[in-house]
Amino acid sequence: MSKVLITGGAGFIGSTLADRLIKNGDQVVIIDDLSMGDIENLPQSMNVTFYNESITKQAFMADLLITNNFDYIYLLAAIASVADSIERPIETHEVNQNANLNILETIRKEKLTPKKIVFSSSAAVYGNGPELPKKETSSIDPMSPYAIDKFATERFMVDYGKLYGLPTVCTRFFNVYGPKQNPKSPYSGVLSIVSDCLVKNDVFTLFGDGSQTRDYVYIDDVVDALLILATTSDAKWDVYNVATGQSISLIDVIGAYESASGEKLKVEKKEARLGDVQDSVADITKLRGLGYEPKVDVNTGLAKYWDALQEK
Ligand code: UD2
Repeated sequence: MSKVLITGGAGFIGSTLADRLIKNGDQVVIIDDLSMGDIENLPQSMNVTFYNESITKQAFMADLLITNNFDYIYLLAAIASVADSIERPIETHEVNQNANLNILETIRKEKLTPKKIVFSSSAAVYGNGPELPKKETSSIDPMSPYAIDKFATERFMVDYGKLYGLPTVCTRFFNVYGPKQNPKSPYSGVLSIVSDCLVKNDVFTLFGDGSQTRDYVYIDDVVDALLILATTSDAKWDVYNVATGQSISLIDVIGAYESASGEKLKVEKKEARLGDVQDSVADITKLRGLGYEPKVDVNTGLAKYWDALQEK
């Protein structure tokens, strides 16, 4: 049994990871300020301890880290909205970068001994560069405070980790989808918005012509990737794409979702969003080298997603 900290553990990815860790018999501590996460996402288990706090509460975080000396730390808390970071660059910087640096500082100064610290970064760091598929070595072009903070924090994880001997590793998530994703913001993952429209029979706003492509990765595959990165000791001081390596256009993914659900989506077209990336797909060779293999293709993933929504 391991003692695990998940920051942002009431969110979409964090809470699904928590479900899996609990099933594996681990003891999980979750910190989440519920700004994006939902208390209903939390696994119902004696082995979960939840703190409704922000990771920016430095004294609280230091105390939590020192008291528990966790085996594994997953840093998933973030203000995960590019638009929000453009509106509030200082506030989002506090969460997306400084709070994470403070966690590293506490671990270093207090000589804590986690087996792994996994930081979640984003494909946003690649920006609009022309190289496809994106390799971890592709050029970086963070175009928003969100992406700048994600990239800078990756560098802290990698180089600070090397400097002080902390076992850190980073993920660059592509378009993660699945049950529990919060559809409430216009900048929520597009498949959570499509789901919400299908369930409520609302009109979906399609920005652009629908030809834009993405690498949609199902949440269970993402949890697999997180566990591999945490438990592979050689995966250290490094950055890994987390995706499927397959791309699909928005129009086609909507079509696949209609087939999986047996519902028809009402669509209204609007002009493409400013700064929208046309095509995005990952090269996942590096993660495959650690034994990762995405198991859920998009048709299966959408069917599972739809089933989970029906159960709710
Ligand atoms: C993803 C990340 C974002 C940032 C970016 C970097 C998510 C949720 N967002 O944005 O944080 O890292 O990658 O490139 O993972 N769309 C619609 N209608 C809607 C919502 C979206 O047509 O109601 C379109 C949108 O214009 C885009 C596509 O769907 O072309 C996917 O949108 P998204 O927000 O899910 O993801 P993305 O890749 O733009």
